[in-house]
Amino acid sequence: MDSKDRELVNAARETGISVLPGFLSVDELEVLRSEFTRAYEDAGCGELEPAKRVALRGISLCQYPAIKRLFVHPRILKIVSAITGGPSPWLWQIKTNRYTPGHPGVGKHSDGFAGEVSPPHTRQAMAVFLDDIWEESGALTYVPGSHKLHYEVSGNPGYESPSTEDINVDGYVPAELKAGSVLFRVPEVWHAVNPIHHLRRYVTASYSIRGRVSGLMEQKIAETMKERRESEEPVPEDVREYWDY
Ligand SMILES: O=C(O)CCC(=O)C(=O)O
Repeated sequence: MDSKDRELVNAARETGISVLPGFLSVDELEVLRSEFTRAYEDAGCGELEPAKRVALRGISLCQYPAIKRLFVHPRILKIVSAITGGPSPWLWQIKTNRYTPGHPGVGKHSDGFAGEVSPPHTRQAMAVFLDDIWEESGALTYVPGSHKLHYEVSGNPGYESPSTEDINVDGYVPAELKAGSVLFRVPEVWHAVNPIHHLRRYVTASYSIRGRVSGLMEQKIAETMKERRESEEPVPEDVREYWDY
């Protein structure tokens, strides 16, 4: 891993967020945008109603090659593996999100499981942005280092994870980026989204390690894998090893 990617790994582990700029070329971004639009049209959500967040999820997104490639992109997987310290990430959730102008943004929260602490860095999210985000429109804001408060504390089995009130504090800082960048987010970091005045689109995946995770995550893995085994939806060959637990 080169020193730039190593810095991203260290920043994500330390602050909860890091940004890889210029991940996609101009041409790649154009192809991704056009596939993204097609995916929404195919799903019957092509129309851009103001102030709406519309997500598409699941393996059917893999029928769009430029979208699929991001979920299993070697560089992204390598960075995710290095952040989590697990060799082969499991793809838990794959999704796209599209917000239209006028959306109020997202309130302060953590994607840590309420009332539960977890071993450190068992989950990791990435989002490839199709549009710029900046403080005045759509920046993701976060409290650097807050993810660590959701982790087990050795020698303190009674340690409790932060409450909703704890998370609702000042001190959130914006992460700004240009279209074609990747944002790595430790799910537990306290985060929010500033009000949105432009089209804000991204492709995202949430990964888990295959080692020891929290009790709730263990249940989610079991439920997800049961659904996947029962599903008849095709899974592309190059996604299969990350899709199966
Ligand atoms: O849209 C985003 O950048 C993040 C949304 C969010 O906070 C979430 O889905 O948990």
